[in-house]
Amino acid sequence: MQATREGLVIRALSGFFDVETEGGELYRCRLRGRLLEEASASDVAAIGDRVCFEAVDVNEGAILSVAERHSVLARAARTSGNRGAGEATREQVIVANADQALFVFAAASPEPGLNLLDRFLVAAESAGIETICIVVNKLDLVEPTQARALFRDYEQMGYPLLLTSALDGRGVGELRQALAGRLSVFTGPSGVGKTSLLNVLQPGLGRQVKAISRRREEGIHTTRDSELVRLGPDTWLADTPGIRSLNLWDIEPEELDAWYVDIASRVADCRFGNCAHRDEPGCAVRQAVAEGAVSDRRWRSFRQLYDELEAQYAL
Ligand SMILES: Nc1nc2c(ncn2[C@@H]2O[C@H](COP(=O)(O)OP(=O)(O)OP(=O)(O)O)[C@@H](O)[C@H]2O)c(=O)[nH]1
Ligand SMILES: [Mg+2]
Ligand SMILES: [Zn+2]
Repeated sequence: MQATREGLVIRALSGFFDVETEGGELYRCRLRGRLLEEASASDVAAIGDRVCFEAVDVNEGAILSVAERHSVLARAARTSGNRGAGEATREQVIVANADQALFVFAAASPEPGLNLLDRFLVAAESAGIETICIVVNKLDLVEPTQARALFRDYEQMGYPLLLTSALDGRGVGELRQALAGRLSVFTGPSGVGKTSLLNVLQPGLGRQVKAISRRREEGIHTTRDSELVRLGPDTWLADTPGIRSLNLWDIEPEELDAWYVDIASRVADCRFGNCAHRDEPGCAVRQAVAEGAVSDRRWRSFRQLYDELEAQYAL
């Protein structure tokens, strides 16, 4: 019998996983038995997972078990059901065991979509991820004060902002410091410069970025597969494909206010325990919006997402 080995999933491709051992050996692995059955409902293995595997050949293996995760950043992904059975959703894991999520937006080109950021923040807050940062890249395209102003609400909520330019290198030192000793993930829309930043952090890596001549082609995602890259002894960074929209996985409308940190701090003062912060009397959230303590945009974003989750749960 082969001895089992341990490793970290650094790449997830359709049907197989690249697992790196402590000593830096790489094995391309498939899921074995029971795990394979469970994989239809959710990603039982994903980048960031620590797994036990059995080597079945030179650099080939079979994953026998996946260690319990301390955080799971996930989204709901539609799958086409069996003929005529309609669509089903399954849990798609963006990264497992991340200590830190860095949501990357561009200060301009493309313009930042704050409603998408709100969804990312809900996903990360509910994922059990310890540190959440917002990276505002392409600082070379706008005035720094303007870039900061776009995300002022978030800074007030306590999310650290990192202003960077992959083009001129500004902010890359701070970014490197924020990454040290942690397993982090870059997530954000396509074309904001996630891979470009990673290439600056790790010269010689040379991951493919969008060619300048193709910049106007909408909807082209340059990075297709997620990959966990080792930047130092205990420092890992996951580069992921751009996300255009994010459907939340396993969040009920009633719990949503807990994950909007600016709204969460007001909820205890609402008159009714089940307040949906819509038009209920004595709603402390509406009061905070009226006073300007919670931004109107955040409240509308919350309401929109609440309605969407309610419609999903009514099905
Ligand atoms: N002006 C400027 N352009 C940048 C910067 N960072 C990246 N770009 C450009 O933006 C485009 C997209 O960069 P990518 O690194 O491929 O973006 P991405 O976020 O990895 O995109 P996906 O892989 O599709 O999710 C490329 O043409 C880069 O050269 C920056 O700081 N400033
Ligand atoms: Mg990319
Ligand atoms: Zn309320």
